[in-house]
Amino acid sequence: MGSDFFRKDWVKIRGVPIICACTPNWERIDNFQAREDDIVIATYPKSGTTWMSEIVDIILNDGDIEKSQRDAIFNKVPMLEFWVPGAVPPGSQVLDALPSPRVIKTHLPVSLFPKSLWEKKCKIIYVARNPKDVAVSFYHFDKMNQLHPEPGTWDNYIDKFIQGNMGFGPWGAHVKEFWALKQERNILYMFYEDMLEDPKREIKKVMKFLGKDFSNDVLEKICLQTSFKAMKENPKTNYSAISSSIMDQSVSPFMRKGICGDWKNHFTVSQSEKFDEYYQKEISKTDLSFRFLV
Ligand code: PPS
Repeated sequence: MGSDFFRKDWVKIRGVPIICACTPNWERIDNFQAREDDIVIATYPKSGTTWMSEIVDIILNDGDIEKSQRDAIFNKVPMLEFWVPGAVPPGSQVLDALPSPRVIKTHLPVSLFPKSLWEKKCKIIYVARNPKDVAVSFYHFDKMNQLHPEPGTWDNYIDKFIQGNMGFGPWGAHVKEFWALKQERNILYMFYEDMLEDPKREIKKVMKFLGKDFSNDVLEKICLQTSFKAMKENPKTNYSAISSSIMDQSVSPFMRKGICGDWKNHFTVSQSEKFDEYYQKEISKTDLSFRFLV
């Protein structure tokens, strides 16, 4: 039963900490068969995956909101590696049964990406978010999600984040490895903060990447339907269909705040300084940069 996996520690797959329930029979991930028209939404957790998933699904339905509301987001865009033996079927199996074009959600880092996704040159949309807001969002998610280990105190959590002892491994490696591959692979690299700043501009980039072009009216409809307020109220996107025994939204809602800069309400000055040092070490040798306020 699913509850056998409640509050279990991460289990390492080739050195990467993964949700315990998802780790049996890992060959199913290594052997996953991609299709050429698969669209992958790849992210470090809590970086805007659900938001991008809803945008992509509506775009693929040519802006038809009614069609796009056919099912909950986690059924329309299954998470490849997700599995709760005895309770939820493996994402890889669910995907095998979906018609093309499939939209696949994954938090897997480059090192665990199934080879077939590269070989088939699938379109990949990567969404990255500044690590302070990711840490805050992940902390609240770990508190409400029984399939994750208890997060402990916020102060210790910051240390765990800096050490990379987090679900799906270190944030820095995740964002940098996809960034480094974006020229040679079919990757559209997006930032959560840019999406907040100008959703229309950013949705246009996604449309172009997917070979679509809509009128301004359709574009505005997509913006409205995927606004934080609309997605928070929408039972198809707010995860309210998931049992509260797994995700206890009274502890923290899945659609929590949806802003940039909530970290300011959580980090003390010294925690922030320690984190800045970590960020500089991770990012300074790259041409990547993140915005901590929009
Ligand atoms: S998960 O569980 O890793 O798939 O979570 P993910 O969807 O990547 O990230 C959840 C955070 O994204 C926020 N969110 C949004 N922000 C702005 N606009 C829209 N439409 C939107 N939808 C989801 C969500 O609130 C989580 O961030 P926090 O900071 O916790 O509010």
